[in-house]
Amino acid sequence: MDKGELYNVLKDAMVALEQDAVLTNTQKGLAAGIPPLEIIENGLLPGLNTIGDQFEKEEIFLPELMKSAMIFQAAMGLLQPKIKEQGATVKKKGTVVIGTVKGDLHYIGKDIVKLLMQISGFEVYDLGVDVDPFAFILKADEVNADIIALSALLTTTLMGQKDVIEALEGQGKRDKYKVMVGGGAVTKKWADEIKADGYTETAYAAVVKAAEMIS
Ligand code: B12
Repeated sequence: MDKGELYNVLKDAMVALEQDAVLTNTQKGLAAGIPPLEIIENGLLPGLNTIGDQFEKEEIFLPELMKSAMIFQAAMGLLQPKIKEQGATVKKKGTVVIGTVKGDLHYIGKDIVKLLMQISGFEVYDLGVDVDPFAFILKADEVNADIIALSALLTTTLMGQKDVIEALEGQGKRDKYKVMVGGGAVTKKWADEIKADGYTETAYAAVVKAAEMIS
């Protein structure tokens, strides 16, 4: 099976919610020497996006959505150690506090941003999901962070990003930290509107932007 075929098989297995097939083919890809990030980008994420579309059209429902996330995480369990191995010897670039904003439980994208930042040399403190605006600031103060990175996947939770920026302003700390925003619901327009320092659409670009912002 060539790369393209493997990606299609992986995508189809994700969409069909067949965990065994997803894990077997993820293993096959790794054994064939395909870089783990390519397996994620070209196989698993396209599958997850299709699931999201099906959910939106009400072709599938919450249990299936939850199952897709569990399968994705299981595959990440195989891929993550390989990704970390490859980035083991990088020089420290800066410190990032990351989390998904208040009211939002999505963490797959945030975890990818975290992982890529870690392997490219950032020290990352992950506050998890449903994070209170003040918790971001407390942690950033505690670890003397350079960047606060905020993920939001729901249009209803976008406001949580603005809340952090306003809380920083309220405490007279807006210039102390660079604030990056991202996640499925975020647009460049929104990022500009709330005066975030950085926005990128993908996790790869987030790492480049983070390095740029503090250089
Ligand atoms: C999996 C999933 C879930 C899982 C999440 C499990 C988990 N562990 O994260 C569960 C089942 C819990 C879930 C629940 C819900 N979900 Co949901 N979910 C999804 C789904 C299918 C995939 C999300 C995902 O992980 N995508 C893959 C990652 C890699 O993408 P990403 O997060 O956007 O991240 C990338 C970039 O945005 C960027 N990035 C991410 N974070 C950051 C941060 C920074 C700083 C930067 C720079 C970049 C960056 O890097 C990543 C990689 O490139 C999406 C559909 C979709 N296509 O996205 C719906 C989706 C997000 N969910 C949706 C909805 C409606 C819900 C629910 C409200 C459903 C319900 N009725 O209960 C609940 C809300 C729960 C809550 N309070 O949060 C809608 C949101 C619509 C909207 N715009 O508001 C979507 C879009 C589905 C749809 N099309 O309708 N969901």
